[in-house]
Amino acid sequence: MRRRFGLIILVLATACGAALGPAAAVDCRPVSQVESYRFELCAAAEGPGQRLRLLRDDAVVFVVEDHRIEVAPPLLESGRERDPIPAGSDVTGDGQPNAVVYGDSGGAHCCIQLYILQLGPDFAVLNRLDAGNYLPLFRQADGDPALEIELRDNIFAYWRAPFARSPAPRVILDFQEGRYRPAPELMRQPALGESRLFRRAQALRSGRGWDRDPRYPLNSGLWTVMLDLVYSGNLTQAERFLELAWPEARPGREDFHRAFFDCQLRFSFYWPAVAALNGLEPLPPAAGCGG
Ligand SMILES: [Ca+2]
Repeated sequence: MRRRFGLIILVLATACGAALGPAAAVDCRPVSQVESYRFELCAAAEGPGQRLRLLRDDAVVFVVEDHRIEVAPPLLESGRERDPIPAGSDVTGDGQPNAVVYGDSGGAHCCIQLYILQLGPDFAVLNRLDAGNYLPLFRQADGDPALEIELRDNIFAYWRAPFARSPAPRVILDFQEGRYRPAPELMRQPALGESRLFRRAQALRSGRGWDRDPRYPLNSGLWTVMLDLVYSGNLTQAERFLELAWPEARPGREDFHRAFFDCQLRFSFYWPAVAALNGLEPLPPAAGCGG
C-alpha cells in the first residue's frame, strides 16, 4: 500500500456535544446551517489546506482538517448524475438530519475520507470511512429508507500492476445498528454462465496483456475478473477462472493462487465480509505473506 502523504486530520467530537473552544480558527466563513448546527470553513491552522468547524449553538462539536473539504459533496446517484447530498438530508433513514463531510488529501492518488454526522438532538459522528482513491456513491440498494454506500476496496492498488491497471472491487455498506457496515448480502451476484466464463478466460489467456512491461509481467485483467467474482460471492468460480485463464506454458500459477487468495485478499479491511459472502471463515493471512 502506498503511504498517505500530507494527510492531517483532526477530529474533535463528543457524543454529548460539549463545547471544545474555537481552536484557533482563522478566515472562517459559514457554509451551511441546519437548525442549531452551523458549518464554517476556515483556513488550516498551519500550512495549506482547510479546516471545517461544526458549531452547535456557538459551541464547537466537530473539527476536521484536510487539503480540501466539502460539506455537500456530489455523492448521491440519481439516474446517471451525481447530485450533492445537502447538509440536513436524512441519509440514514431514521428521521434525523445528517451531513456527509468529504475530505481529500490532494495529490495524484489517495486519500478520500468521509464523515457521516448525525445532527439531531444528540450529535454523533456515525462513521469515518476511508475511501482511498475512489469517490464513494450513495444510492438506494434495498427496501429500507437508509441510503446504502458503494465504495471501492483499495487493497489491490499497486499490487503486481501500476495504479491505472489495478482493479478495485466494489463493496456495499448498509446502515445497521447505528452505523454503516459492510453488507455481504447486498454484494451478492449470480455466478457467470459456464460458456461466458470459458470465453472470457480464453480471450484473456491468448490476449496481449502479458509481458508488456518487465516490472509487471502478469495481465491484471486476470484478477480484475477474479475480484469481481470473489466480491460477488463466487470465489470458487474465481479459482476456476484462474485455472482457465492462466497461459498453459507459463510457470507460477500456484504461487499466484497463494499470493492472491491466501495473502492479499485477507489483508483487506473488508475480508471478514467477503469471507462471509463466500461462506468461508475469515482466516488471517497465511504464514509468510509479509505485512
Ligand atoms: Ca436502503
